[in-house]
Amino acid sequence: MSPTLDAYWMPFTANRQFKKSPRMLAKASGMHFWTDDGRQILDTIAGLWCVNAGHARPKIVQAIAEQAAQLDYAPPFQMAHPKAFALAERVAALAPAELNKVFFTNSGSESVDTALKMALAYHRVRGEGHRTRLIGRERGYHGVNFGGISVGGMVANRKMFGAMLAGVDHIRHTHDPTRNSYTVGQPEHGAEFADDLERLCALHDPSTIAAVIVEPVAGSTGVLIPPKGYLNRLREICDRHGILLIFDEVITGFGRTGQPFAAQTFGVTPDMILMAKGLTNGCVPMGAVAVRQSIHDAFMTGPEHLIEFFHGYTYSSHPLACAAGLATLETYAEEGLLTRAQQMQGYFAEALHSLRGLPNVIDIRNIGLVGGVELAPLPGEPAKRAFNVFLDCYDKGVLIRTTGDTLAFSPPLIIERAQIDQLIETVRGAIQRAA
Ligand code: PXG
Repeated sequence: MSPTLDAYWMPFTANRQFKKSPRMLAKASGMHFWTDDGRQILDTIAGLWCVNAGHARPKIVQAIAEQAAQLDYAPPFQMAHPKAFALAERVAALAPAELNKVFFTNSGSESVDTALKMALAYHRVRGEGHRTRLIGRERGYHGVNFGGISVGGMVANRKMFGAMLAGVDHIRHTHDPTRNSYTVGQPEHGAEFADDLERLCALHDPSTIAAVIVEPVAGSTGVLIPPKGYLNRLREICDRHGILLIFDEVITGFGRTGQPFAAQTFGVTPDMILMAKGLTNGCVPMGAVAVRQSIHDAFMTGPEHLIEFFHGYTYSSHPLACAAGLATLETYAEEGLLTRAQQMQGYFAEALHSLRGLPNVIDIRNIGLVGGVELAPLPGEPAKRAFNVFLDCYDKGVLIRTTGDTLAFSPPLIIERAQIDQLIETVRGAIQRAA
């Protein structure tokens, strides 16, 4: 007997609309989901930007099953299991060389809060406890915990929840449609938006600022690609003032932009990289923070029997997550998936930009295997036109994602050309029908 839909309060969902017309998934494999009534759905968003190797990969499935039978749980405080060390080593090897210490969490939101706490504590253990301010960016998304929404810049995610963390400020976002619309890859204009950080340094005095956190590519707020030179300039300003630079790579990590991390794609090394999602191919919840050795070492003082960093989760380095993570990274390596976006991005970009000129399309943005198509909102009904396109595509067997009036695509990195064609032609029809 199928359950009633009453008890489950769904996250980030229009609950009443959903329950009137549920979209129920029953199984998944490779590039596809199947609904409970047996329809095949092309997954063009890698689940939720996480299933980078495609669904139900045998090696990962087997690793999780074997791990559950062998060691289902191990306490992560004052105890450990070998796969935690193995996975940390593998993650460190993928990250920029300087970022060689890895702390495990269970989600992107937890990685964000972990990194912010690490930044504050790092300055304090070095005798710079006056650095208490955290700087985020407008239109940033850093998960839903209090630290993350404080530095985040999505108004709907913030406005209901009070004053949040004190001492947080935001630099301006980089979206500049007047100069950069329909750019293929990185926009030409806007490196100078980084100078907004200098404005905040002048306002607050840089000695009060602990860290700046940005997504190299903002995903949830509509696929905003960093202008050429922008991230380099943020790095320079942070260096000048002793401020830590944190990249939130929860979406960009694990091959989305054509390198393991966007830090490598854009050639800018932050002090910390946050990750989650693709770390375990979405199979088991897990996140991580990779940090510079110097940050880690700053904590390694005092008596050796004392805890150095008072932070961690019951499920940090969970055995199932570590097993899934190791099998995921092996799958990525065996199939060259972390750089596959380089081979596919030309075809993907051309297909995506062929939607230019359709009714109500006002911008198209892309990098690697991530793309956004922005639609003009229906008058007085923001987000509705894009949502209609989403429903139409789902009806035609293609799962896409919307944020506001932007359609977002972030397919599994195994996507083939014919599937890109299917995505684009389905979206084309839906946009025409939504006119
Ligand atoms: N940082 C970034 C950059 C993210 O994109 C998080 C942190 C939080 O991760 P967790 O694991 O706590 O959800 C995210 C999450 C969307 C969408 O469609 C994106 C996310 C979550 C939900 C929806 O844009 N990213």
